[in-house]
Amino acid sequence: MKKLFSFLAVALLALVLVACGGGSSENGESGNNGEGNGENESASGEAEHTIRAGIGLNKDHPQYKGLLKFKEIVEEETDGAIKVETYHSGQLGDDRSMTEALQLGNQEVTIPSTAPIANFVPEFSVFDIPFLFPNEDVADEVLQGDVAQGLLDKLEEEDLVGLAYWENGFRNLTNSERAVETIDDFDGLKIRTMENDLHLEAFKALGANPTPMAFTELFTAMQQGTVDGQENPYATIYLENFYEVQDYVSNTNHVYSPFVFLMSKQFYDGLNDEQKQIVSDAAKEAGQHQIELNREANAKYLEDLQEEGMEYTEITPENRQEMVDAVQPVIEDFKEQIGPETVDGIMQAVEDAQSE
Ligand code: TK8
Repeated sequence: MKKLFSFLAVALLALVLVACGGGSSENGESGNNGEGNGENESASGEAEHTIRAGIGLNKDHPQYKGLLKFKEIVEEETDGAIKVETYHSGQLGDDRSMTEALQLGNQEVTIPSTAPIANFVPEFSVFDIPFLFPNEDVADEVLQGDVAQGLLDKLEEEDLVGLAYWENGFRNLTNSERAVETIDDFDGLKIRTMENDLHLEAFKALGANPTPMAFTELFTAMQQGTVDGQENPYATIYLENFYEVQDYVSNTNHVYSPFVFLMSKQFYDGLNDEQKQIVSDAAKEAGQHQIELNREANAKYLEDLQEEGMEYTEITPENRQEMVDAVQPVIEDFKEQIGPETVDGIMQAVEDAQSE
């Protein structure tokens, strides 16, 4: 009898300990973004759904700050029913592999540039037309217009949901060989491009020797001299420390890259109508926040790049016009592949936005 009593007392004590928070966390599984900084701790309660959101840029980039804003809004608006785990620096893969993971339902959110998306929906290559947007105001106007919004709808055919356009920004050339001032200076430069045929052909037309490559491989490729240069907005060039392996930067402004906030269609279809509205509104609201931060960053970091020792070359309008003329045949060649309706529609939207 005594033994039975002792057993029951020990069992009761163990139950009391577990109920007081010993054992697994009551917040359920909490992912770790590799930073150990608890950013993936859920707000409260047991999550009905978990969003694994991964990007390629690092935690200092406005894109990640925008993702944290999305997390904040969604977890607050759903009172923790939807938990968002955030991953940066390619922890979950590169743009293409993370987009494929969304299609398979192995990840819920990623935010790639439009260029790699063209491998899934060719019409998205319309944003890779060099020198398409003259400034950010025109880009904003066009991306909020019917043609650009219509492209988001096409993503559903690829098991993806495009919830909002965010901003990567105007892309500028860097390299470790020489200052690039005129089109002749591109001659033979081994330039990494995004995995997008139009970018590849455009840099060939400029005289460069381009190589398509995932962003996750880029820093090492520049460090080892596999490529001489790359092109990205100033915020990325600075925040990813490219100045450590690149000596020259030019304001080519040759392409304006949008990001697209992508969600897995499998995941999105599993949400109730209220939750769908919440994640959609959150992607848009966080996108506005990200664009504001991104504009500040892209305006700021050119000076910082020069302070880090990079030599800056200003491209004159005459020299830029030579580059514009050189890529026109490429645009004609790709019009069929992108879709004439999409190309003409975006060109008209740009013209309309400029005339306002
Ligand atoms: C980051 C990329 C990057 C893009 C590139 O995942 O690949 O150069 O500009 O921002 O999407």
